[in-house]
Amino acid sequence: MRTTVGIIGAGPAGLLLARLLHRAGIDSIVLESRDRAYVEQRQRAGILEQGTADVLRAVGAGERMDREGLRHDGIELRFDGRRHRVDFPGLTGGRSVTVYAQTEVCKDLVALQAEEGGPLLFEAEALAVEGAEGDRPRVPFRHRGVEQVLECDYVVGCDGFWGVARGAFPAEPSRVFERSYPYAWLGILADVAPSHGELVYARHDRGFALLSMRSPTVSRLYLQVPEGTDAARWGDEEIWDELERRLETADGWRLERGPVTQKSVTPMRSFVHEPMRHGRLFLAGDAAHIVPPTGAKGLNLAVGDVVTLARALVHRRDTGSEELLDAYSATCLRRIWQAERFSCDMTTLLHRAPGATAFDARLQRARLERIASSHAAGTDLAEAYTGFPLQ
Ligand code: RFL
Ligand code: PHB
Repeated sequence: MRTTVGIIGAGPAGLLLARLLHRAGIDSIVLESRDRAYVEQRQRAGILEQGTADVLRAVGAGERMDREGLRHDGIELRFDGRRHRVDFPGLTGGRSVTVYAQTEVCKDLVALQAEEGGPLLFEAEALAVEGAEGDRPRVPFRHRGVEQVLECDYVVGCDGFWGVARGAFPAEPSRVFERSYPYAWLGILADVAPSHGELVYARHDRGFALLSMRSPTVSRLYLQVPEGTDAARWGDEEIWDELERRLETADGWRLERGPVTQKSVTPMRSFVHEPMRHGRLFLAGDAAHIVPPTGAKGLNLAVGDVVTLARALVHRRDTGSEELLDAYSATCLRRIWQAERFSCDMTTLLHRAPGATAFDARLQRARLERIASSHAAGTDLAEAYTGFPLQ
């Protein structure tokens, strides 16, 4: 098998890259180790930055998003029983975000790919990336039990944090920067209308809680839990009781309960692999970087990477110049580190670390009060949350 761009992974990064290249007339083949149902149902992100929504529209994948997605003009911060709304358009000169689940983004992109894109092979596991330093990188893969080889001009590892592509980078000059957090998120999906019209991020002495949503009838909620927690050990009523405690306000707001349809635990980490290119192999999305979900940045960063890469590949084809491919890693990393900073700040602002002192709690409150009372501090949060523009 041969193609111009071999893409490993059909998460948002790989699917969108295939779509961008197809629109530009560059052929690609996508290898995805899991089956289609798994890729379309994996519960993950829910918030699209304005720039992400614009990109999806521009590639013809915005129709259902515009119909079913929910435009959100702010979030609420809760602390000490108080509520503070961060008004995005007011603070950023008109920017907002869209609530539209990653599952739906993936379904839309898979459907487009099937209709008019290049090959997307499910249950095709890339085993390695070979010859990235040379002209003809190769990806040996196993498709439904049969081993084959994909030969390409370029290989892009969009295979997430646990993929194989990063392993093909040499130890020198690769560098990894990381931090793990001593807590995790227990997430539930529930068949009940969201109890608030916008996302609620709550800081509480018992730990962080987040109220989010998937649609006007489906809620998505998260609780900070100790790392290593087994989701099955939390009963549904116990989860609702804890959410109620942490989201409580002094003004009588109520949390509506409903049947819990899914439950899972997500670890929290910050991770960046530099550089994101080795010869003809490129990394994009979670394969190169992870952020804790508190800033809602992971999916949006993946989109930024592949937009930058597609532009560089088109430039190479049209002009013969490698200039943008050479700049790919540095261009992406500037935006990535801003998202790393913001995600880490939001995480430490709102979570209670084991062993945190009363002093730490007071500092968190002071930071929250600063955001609530200073236009500059509110703007800083709103700009980062709605997204830094793509270069
Ligand atoms: P993905 O989605 O992990 O896709 C990688 C794909 O590669 C496949 N794969 C392979 N295929 C072939 N051969 C191999 N050897 C392979 N190894 C792996 C995998 O099966 C998979 O299909 O990475 P991608 O495309 O970079 O996308 C990244 C996003 O999925 C991720 O950053 C976000 O989900 C993070 N995230 C959030 N991001 C946001 O922007 N906004 C949010 O609100 C948000 N909330 C979240 C999140 C992530 C969460 N979890 C579960 C980690 C909330 C949670 C709880
Ligand atoms: C979600 O809806 O899954 C979600 C929303 C905001 C976050 C993280 C996750 O910060």
